[in-house]
Amino acid sequence: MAAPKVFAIVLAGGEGKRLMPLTADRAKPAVPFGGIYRIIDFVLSNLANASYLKIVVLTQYKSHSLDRHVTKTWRMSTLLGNYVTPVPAQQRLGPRWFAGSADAIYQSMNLVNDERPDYILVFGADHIYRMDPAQMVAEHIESGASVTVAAIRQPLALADQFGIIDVDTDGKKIKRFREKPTDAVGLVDSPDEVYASMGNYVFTADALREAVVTDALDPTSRHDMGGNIIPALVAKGEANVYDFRDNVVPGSTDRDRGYWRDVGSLDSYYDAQMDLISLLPVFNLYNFQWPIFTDHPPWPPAKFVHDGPDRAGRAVTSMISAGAVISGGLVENSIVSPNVFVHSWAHVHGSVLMEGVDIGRHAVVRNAIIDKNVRIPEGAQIGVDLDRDRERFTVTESGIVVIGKNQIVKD
Ligand code: ADQ
Repeated sequence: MAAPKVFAIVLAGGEGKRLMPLTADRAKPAVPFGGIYRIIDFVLSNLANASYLKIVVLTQYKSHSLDRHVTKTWRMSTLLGNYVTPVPAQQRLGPRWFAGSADAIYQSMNLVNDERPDYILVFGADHIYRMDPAQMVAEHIESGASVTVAAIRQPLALADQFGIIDVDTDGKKIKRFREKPTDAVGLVDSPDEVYASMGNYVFTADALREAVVTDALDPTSRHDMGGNIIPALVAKGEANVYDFRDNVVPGSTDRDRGYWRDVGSLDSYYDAQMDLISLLPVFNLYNFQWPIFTDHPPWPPAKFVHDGPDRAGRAVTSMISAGAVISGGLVENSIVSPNVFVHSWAHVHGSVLMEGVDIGRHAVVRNAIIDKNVRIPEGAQIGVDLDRDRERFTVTESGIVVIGKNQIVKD
C-alpha cells in the first residue's frame, strides 16, 4: 500500500504577549532559544525528522523575523517536491486578518486543496520538545477518528492555560474538551494533574475541511482550534487522544523522554533554557539521532582568553555559541549566543545572553535574559538590586530581569 499523503500546517501566528519585551519586534515562534535556535525550529525539526516535508507555516503577527528565519533556515531542495513555506495572512476572504487559528486554516484551504493530502497535521509552533509525529499519525489512522489530539499530563494549577481533556473508559475517545477552564478537577489516579492538549492535532483531511467550513459559517464562533473546532468534533464523538508518553523518539533516554515545555511566559522560557545546561539535562540537544536543525552564518569558534589569578576567561555549566569571546570574564550556568563579548572581570551567572550582547568590564549579570545587541556598560549590575531593576527593565514574578532588544542600559 502506498504511504498516506501527509501535509503539515504549523500555526505560528500567535502574539506571545506574555513574552514581552522579547516579542516587541518578533512573533513568539521567532524568539531565539538555546543560543542558536528559534522556538519554531523544534516543531519543524520534529516534522523533518519524521520525513514530513510538505509544510506551510501560517504567520500573522510581526512576521518579518519569523519569515526570514524560516525562508533562510528551512530552504529545501525542490527535487522531491518538499517545502517549508511561510504563508502570511492572505486576506483572501476580504480585508481582514485571521480571526483565529481555525480561520487561519480556513483562509489557507487552497494550499490544502493543491496538495490533496490524506491526513493533515496541525501543529503549534510554541513548544520545546522532541516528538515523532509519525507514531501519532499511525495511531490516528488505525483508530479511524476524524481528529487525534496529542495530550500530556500537566499540573492542575495550570489547567486554565490549556485545553483540558476528559477521556472515556477506553482511555482513547475524548468525552469532553474544554479550552482553558477555570474549574478543572484533577485526574482520578492523580488529583494534582490534568490531561492537557499539546495543541498538536492529526486530522483526516476531509474532516478538517468540513470542520473549518462549518465553523466559518457560525457567527457565534471565535474560530479557534482549541475553543471551537476540537470541541465540535468531540461533540460528534469523532475525537481521540494520543498520549505523549507513548511517543518514543530515537536516541531519547529515560531522563528526557516525555519532555515538553510551553514557553509562553518569561519564567517558563527562562526555565526551559536552564533545562539545557544542567549536568544531566532533561532536554538533551546532543541527541544526534533526532537532531534539532537550525542555520547560522560561518561565525568563528567561541574563544576564551585571559584565564589567570585575577581574571577568568572561563565558562562553566554553560552553552557558548560560535563567535562568542569570553575575554577575562566568568560565565556560569548561562546560555551564550553567537557574537557575545564578555569583558574582563565581568561575572555572568544564570543568564541568557542573545546575539551580539556585550558585557562590560566588572559588570555583574545575574538571572537575566538580555536580548540582542544590548550593551551592559562597565561596572553595571543587573539582577543584584531588583527594586532598581524594576524601575528600568521587566522583572518577572520569580525575579528574572529581562532587557529588550537594542535597549540602552545606562549606569
Ligand atoms: P494557545 O497556545 O493559548 O492554546 P493559541 O493562542 O490559539 O492557543 O495558539 C495556538 C497556536 O496557534 C500557536 O502556535 C499560535 O502561534 C498559533 N496561532 C494563534 N492564532 C493564530 C492565527 N490567527 N494565525 C496563525 N496562527 C495562530 C493552544 C490550544 C490549547 C492547548 C495549548 C497547548 O488551544 O488547547 O492546550 O495550545 O500549549
